[in-house]
Amino acid sequence: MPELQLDGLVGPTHNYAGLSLGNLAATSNAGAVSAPRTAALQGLAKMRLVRALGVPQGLLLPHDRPNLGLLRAMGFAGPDRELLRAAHGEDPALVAAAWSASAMWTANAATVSPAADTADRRTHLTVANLATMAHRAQEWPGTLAQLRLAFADTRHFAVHAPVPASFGDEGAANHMRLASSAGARGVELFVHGVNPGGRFPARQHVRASAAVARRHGVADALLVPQADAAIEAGAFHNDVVAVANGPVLFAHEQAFADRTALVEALTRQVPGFCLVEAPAGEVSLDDAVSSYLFNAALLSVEGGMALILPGEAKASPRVWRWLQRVVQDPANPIATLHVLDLRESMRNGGGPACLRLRVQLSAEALAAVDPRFLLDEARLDALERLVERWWPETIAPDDLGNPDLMDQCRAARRALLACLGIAPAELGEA
Ligand code: SUG
Repeated sequence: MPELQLDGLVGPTHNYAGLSLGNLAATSNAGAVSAPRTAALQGLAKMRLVRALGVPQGLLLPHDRPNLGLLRAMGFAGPDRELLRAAHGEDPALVAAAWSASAMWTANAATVSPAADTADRRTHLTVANLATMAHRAQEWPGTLAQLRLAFADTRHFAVHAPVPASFGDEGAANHMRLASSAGARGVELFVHGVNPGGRFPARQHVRASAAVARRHGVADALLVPQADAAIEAGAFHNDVVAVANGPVLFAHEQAFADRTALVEALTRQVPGFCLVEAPAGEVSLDDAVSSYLFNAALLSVEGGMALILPGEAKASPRVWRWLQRVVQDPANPIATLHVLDLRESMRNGGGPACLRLRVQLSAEALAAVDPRFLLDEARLDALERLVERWWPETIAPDDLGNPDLMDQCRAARRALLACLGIAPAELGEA
């Protein structure tokens, strides 16, 4: 059962605006100068590595940014260039939201339930409403359009619009799946938060999680509360402190509100369940959040499982020491560590796991995915050339009021669509 990885190509407008309260990396880098070209090349290098490991790799596209539709809806008017300048003069934070390249973190694009788990034996995808953060709440229409195009074959796929925005839903970043073997029915974990009176918001509402499980017809769904302490430590999504693959749960000891109940349930329900857990005494929650060691892509590869980690995990001696023990321990299938430089995305709180949406598919369903969203070496080469030619080298906060930069970013995205053979009208764009 191949697992397609759909990475978000980092868009030309990637910048550091500090928009996400509770995301410590993003807020501490607010106002820094970003490097969109480097960011996109780092993301493409990750896609190339995953393909080289024998895992099918595809991409989702950056959205059309800056989103002048958002600014017009907020009452700004006039021709595009003047509108941008005026809006930036009056409300630079709103304009920063309109520029956000946050669609790159496709773990937040949707929640995916593979066919083996669902009542009608189709793969179900519900687009996330991302309602908690203004800059992310604008993503879902663009994501829905892309997923409806990529997964148009209704014999295999059902793509659902988001659940109502009254209940925040952050997609696969708060969803994990454990299964005894490829093809077996899985247990799906829908992790949500509460964090009453805390400094940081819990972004995933339990009702959104329950609604997605219901819509998908998931037979074995568990609603699992996140530990408030994890949210307070900066785990704004559960995938900052846990990731699962096959029968393996790779997590921090303090990720969940009731760890014992969860471990008991998984031991009962998943044959061969394997817990790989970092004890708080060895790796603190703060270590986990600053190193993003659990925001790894945990992949099934030949000979076992591989972890794709950000360089920050290797840079932390405590974390790296613990990881060495994990790969040497024959009790778990994690056999190799791959370390990547994803610094540009990491500085906005997006690690290897944030950058990809996993879609488990039968070989037949994989063949039904629109091939324009799939990658081979030639296409990766072409995308690298395209990014080198069109993506801005840097963006500083004041650049967000510059209409020339807007024109450059729009031209870059048009060139990308042309390179992939996707007409704007297919995405509902003019
Ligand atoms: O939603 N950062 C993203 C990072 C998302 C990471 N995704 C997962 N954990 N799956 C977020 O907080 C920062 C953008 C800014 O501040 O400009 C941002 O949106």
